[in-house]
Amino acid sequence: MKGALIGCGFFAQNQLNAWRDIDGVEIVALCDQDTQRLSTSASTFGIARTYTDAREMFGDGGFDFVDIVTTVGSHRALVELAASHGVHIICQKPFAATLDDGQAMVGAVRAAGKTLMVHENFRWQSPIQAAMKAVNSGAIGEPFFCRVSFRSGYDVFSGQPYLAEGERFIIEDLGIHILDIARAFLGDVDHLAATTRRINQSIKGEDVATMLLKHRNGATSVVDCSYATRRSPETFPQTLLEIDGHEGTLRLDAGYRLTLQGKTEKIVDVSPPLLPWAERPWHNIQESVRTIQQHFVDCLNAGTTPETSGEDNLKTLALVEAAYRSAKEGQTVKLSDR
Ligand code: NAD
Ligand code: 89Y
Repeated sequence: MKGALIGCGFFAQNQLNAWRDIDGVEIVALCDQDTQRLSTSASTFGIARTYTDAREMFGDGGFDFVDIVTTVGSHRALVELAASHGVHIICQKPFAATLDDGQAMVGAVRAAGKTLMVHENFRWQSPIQAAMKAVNSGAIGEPFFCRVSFRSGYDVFSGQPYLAEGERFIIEDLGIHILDIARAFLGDVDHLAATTRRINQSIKGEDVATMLLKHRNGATSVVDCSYATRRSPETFPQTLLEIDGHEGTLRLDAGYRLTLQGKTEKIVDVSPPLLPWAERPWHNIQESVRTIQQHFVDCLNAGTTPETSGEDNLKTLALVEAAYRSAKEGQTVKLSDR
């Protein structure tokens, strides 16, 4: 299977490493408007075909899928371009700047008859997968409450300076993953209420968000995110969980410690492996990149729909929109039945 990648910036290095790890896949072309980033990635990963213009790359063709690793502003144009050239697509989060854009993008790829997956990787982290497996096995009975928490003081702005510049920050960038994890555990959401704050005055958007979700199955979740939390030890980039079920509780605590309390108590170390090209503390995210990309390839080979498909991701995107609206209007927002 041959792929092309657009956007050779900060995060794409992880994706290029992960593609190199996956059997049967070769990245044959790279595109970036920044010639320095383009040539550095091409030489690091030994990729001969390079382009500064995505249209030219699609025109030359010769690949089955494209991996879009640019920031959100360019996603719609690039996804529609890829669909018009009939290739499968994996696109980074946030998938779209608005829900309307997201719907148009999903429609364009559906009309082309191709697969579209969003690189929504947090639910694919091995500690989260371990917790999901335990809940799905019935270890705590039916969950009725879930807290999904990400609180950190880690400096994300040095690697990703654009995060300090947007009107929106933590919900759109990070909360989107944490909301997706709540969906993965408890399913679709009926209504949501949110508050936001900006603590760090040198950035433009909100860096604290607290969200209360009522799920359609009757369960409640609290999704809380902060990049203004000074804690020791620093837990970036761990997502912590607390799930109550009718027959027990599950906790994923700092240090990747999974505790299951049912009729008996079990404590398991679910630390993610450190891949050869990974580095702490990012290794948790980096491993999930390889896992999600392997899932994409497996789905293409089997002709099945990826778990975090474009269509599925519209529901996570709807939660992001609802959270901003709720915080702005000071009201609970009902999700549509779509
Ligand atoms: P970045 O700015 O470092 O890199 C983006 C690159 O895309 C730049 O080099 C830019 O020149 C290039 N680019 C932009 N528009 C282009 C176009 N039309 N054609 C060709 N090249 C173009 O950004 P980043 O930090 O690597 O983030 C990329 C995406 O990855 C973002 O959407 C971000 O939210 C996401 N991200 C995801 C995770 C995760 O865990 N899933 C982590 C970090 C970043
Ligand atoms: O961009 C973000 C993401 O998706 O995961 C962590 C991050 O890099 C900073 O918040």
